[in-house]
Amino acid sequence: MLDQLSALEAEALAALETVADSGALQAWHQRYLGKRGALTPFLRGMGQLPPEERPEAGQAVNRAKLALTEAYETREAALQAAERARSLSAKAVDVSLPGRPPSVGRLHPSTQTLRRVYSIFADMGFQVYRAPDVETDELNFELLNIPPHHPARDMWDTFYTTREGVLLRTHTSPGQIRAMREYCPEPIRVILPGLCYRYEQVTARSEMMFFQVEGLAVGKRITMTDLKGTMAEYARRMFGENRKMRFRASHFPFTEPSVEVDMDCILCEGKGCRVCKYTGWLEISGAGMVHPVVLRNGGYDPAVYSGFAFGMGVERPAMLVHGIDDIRYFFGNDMRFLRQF
Ligand code: FA5
Repeated sequence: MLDQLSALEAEALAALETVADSGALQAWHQRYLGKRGALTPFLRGMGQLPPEERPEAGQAVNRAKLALTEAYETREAALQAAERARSLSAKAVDVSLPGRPPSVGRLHPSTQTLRRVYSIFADMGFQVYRAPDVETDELNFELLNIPPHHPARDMWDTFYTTREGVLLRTHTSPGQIRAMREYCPEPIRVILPGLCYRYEQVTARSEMMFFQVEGLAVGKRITMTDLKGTMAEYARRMFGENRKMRFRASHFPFTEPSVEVDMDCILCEGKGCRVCKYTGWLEISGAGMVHPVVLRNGGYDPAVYSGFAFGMGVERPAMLVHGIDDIRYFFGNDMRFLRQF
């Protein structure tokens, strides 16, 4: 029996040497140390031995069991270590791969243009004043001297909400009333940037939604000269040193007198081209002296105070600066266009 036991032990240890993975290791354990394994008959057979042989045989079986268990545990630890090393090297980070560049966001071309406008007017002492996109008919039209049925309303058709008298503003001018009512009787020097909405035919030059920047200065001795100087400085900083300016008589119900501010075409230097419709001039802003009715609606006494105001687009000058030939690109959300800025 002892010979058989040591033969079994030798066989089991030899078999353990060939075990290469945890599956095979479990099979080995079942085969030799499991409940129905090869060692069990030796343990069970103890009762059949004559009593004097039992202690020696018992010790031998226990020693064999212990030896096999220890060998099993050593093998198990070795296999686990090998498997961990394998999986670590399989999942290793290959630092020689070129990295993926992070995609960097950028500012929309209208925002970039707006920021240039802010910085130019900030240097002239203008603060940014925010006014809402959703306005009342009263502020967008009536308080700006455009009563219901006034023909000027035809130029500024808009989108109406389901609430009576509430609409999307057609221009940034209603912000003039808000600023005046907030600051009166202090002097004012603000620009009012923001989106405007118009119900009109969308073309290469006209959108339904576009940015404007309004300007407003109110004080005790403000004259048309201040307006001219401010517009000339803006054009010079925005479009280049030697810009020529032209002020053409025009009409807006909220300014008197009213003008259109033109500058010489930056593309043909005033010689005449397709962009300036062969006139040599480009319109950059509507403007004028704040109408006495509007000053009064803002809380200022027109006998004491005067002011100038202007309102200009943002996308149209951006088109000139960047040579963009269709305004619809701005809000078309085409990344091929937006990535260029
Ligand atoms: C106005 O909106 C006046 N509120 C401007 C003003 C303010 C005059 C203060 C006097 C005093 P107008 O409708 O011309 O004016 O628009 C001004 C500018 O907005 C235009 O020169 C143009 O650059 C831009 N604009 C107007 N309509 C569109 C449109 N559909 N798409 C893109 N830009 C537009």
